[in-house]
Amino acid sequence: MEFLQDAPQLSHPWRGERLLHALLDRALPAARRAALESDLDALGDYALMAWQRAAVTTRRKPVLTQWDAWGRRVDRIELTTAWQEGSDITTRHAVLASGHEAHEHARLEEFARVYLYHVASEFYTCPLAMTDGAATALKASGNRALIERALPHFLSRDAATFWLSGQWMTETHGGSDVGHTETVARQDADGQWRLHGRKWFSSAVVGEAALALARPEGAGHGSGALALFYVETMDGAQRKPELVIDRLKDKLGTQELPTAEIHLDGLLAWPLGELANGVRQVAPMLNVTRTWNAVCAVASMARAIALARDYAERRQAFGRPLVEQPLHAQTLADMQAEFESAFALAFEVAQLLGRVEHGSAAPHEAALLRLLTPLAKLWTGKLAVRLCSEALECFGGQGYIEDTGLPQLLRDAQVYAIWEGTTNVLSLDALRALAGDGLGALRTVVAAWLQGGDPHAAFAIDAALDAAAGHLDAPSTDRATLEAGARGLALTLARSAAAALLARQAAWAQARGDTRPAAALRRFLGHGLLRLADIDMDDTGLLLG
Ligand code: MFK
Repeated sequence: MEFLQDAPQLSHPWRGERLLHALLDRALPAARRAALESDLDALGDYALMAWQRAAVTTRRKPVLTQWDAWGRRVDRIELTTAWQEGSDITTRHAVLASGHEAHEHARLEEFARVYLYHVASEFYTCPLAMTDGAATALKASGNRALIERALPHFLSRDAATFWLSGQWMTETHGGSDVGHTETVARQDADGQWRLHGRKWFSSAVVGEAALALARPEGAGHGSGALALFYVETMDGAQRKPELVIDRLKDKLGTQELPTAEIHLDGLLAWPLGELANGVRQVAPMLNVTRTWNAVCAVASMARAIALARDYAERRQAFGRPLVEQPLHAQTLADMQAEFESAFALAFEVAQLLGRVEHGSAAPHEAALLRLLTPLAKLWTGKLAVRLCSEALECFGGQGYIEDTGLPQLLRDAQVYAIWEGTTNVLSLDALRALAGDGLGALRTVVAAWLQGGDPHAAFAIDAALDAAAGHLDAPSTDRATLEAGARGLALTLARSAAAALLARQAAWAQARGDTRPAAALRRFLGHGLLRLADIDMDDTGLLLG
């Protein structure tokens, strides 16, 4: 009988999950923890079903039809099955609504759901992130009329009334540097604002609303002169004719997500607040979507590692299962250690966000959240690509074969380092946060996280933070040198914070007889915390010359 290799099997993404169980057991009061169980179990069921369905279904991409047979402009987008199910799953399990409940654990409970739903959602989580961010920015604006109009839809628990919101920032000229935004806001004679321009990456074009940056007519140049507007896209069941979908992007990954190029041709708009400082007004949205980015990145890592570990038990080579091959086992354990640390940092940001929003955070925790958000986003984005790539290699040639479902993991992971700001843009944002008291806040909490834990870990983490502080405060450092070293500094701080969080988790788990987080910590520390770069601007010039 010809040999046929068993395919990797996915175990139940919630019931078989260790890290999220431990985190929720540690962080949540018992009643809240129990109340969460049914939603998490159902989302795990959905994730398992989606993986099994994908194995027996031909992959589809969204299709844009711009004109009907009679010449009418229709801009109709046909969605994949998972996308058609998105509003129902989201509202039934309160994925967004839970994050805006009035208690300090709301964000943790939301992101636990996001973590389980993300991969199965086929990046429906992208517009969900935007919707969550829009709800947060609207609340921060204090604009009562818009809050009352949009929030009941954005946070609805009923698919019939649920709305998705986009975030329309990126333009052909204004990408990372949104100060080059060319979309213009003009006021009618009756005072109504309308937007005119082109948006280049719209990932929620099938939604009902969006927040858009635009330059009020006659305002000056640069980002300070931009304003933030709320728009609605639908007129009953029809898309408004002032919103034209030019085409869907042909992307490396996230191919089920219908990212569009659009034109705004006089679309009605309402300013959130003052007619300036739009970037400052959209910042609460950016920080929420960047948290989504980090949690979705660790969800992708979790999936890739789960499949690689299962396969290592099934696949025999040189007379033994892969998992019994020392080098293969070493590789998997290294991946697990990096993943556990990234998980700890991403979910700490989620918890902090909940506490800061609820008003129960300690005074230094707002500065801490401001720093850890870009750190978590940039580090997990890069790590997801590396771990998904390593996971594919664990399958040998099969990892390179499209209908195993594995290559998609790597292609999709590449988005995390780009979506919501590149690694370098986020590193510079971390510098912004460090100009405040971010580092002081980090040192305060790290000392608390390390209390009663492994003294070797504490020594290594303190040394890394000392080195980072020395790098930041070096008297000879000019601005260009500081920026050139910003990525190394950010990665060092991210790894140090993650190690301290893992140390806290390890101490908690060890007291309950579980020594696995302590092993992850030892291995993570073994990979080193320092990523500071030696900056030699002359060499940089020579190499680019
Ligand atoms: C999964 C689906 C994937 C589909 C494909 C996706 C491909 C990519 C599609 C996209 O385009 S996603 C959108 C990606 N774009 C971004 O995320 C924007 C990246 N650029 C930045 O983040 C820049 O740093 C930024 C636009 C913020 C720079 O703007 P400015 O105006 O030049 O910065 P400035 O003057 O430093 O900041 C203006 C104000 O905002 C300041 O406050 P004040 O006015 O009070 O001084 C800043 O402190 C504040 N600010 C900026 N970033 C902040 C912030 N405040 C809090 N948090 C932040 N993160």
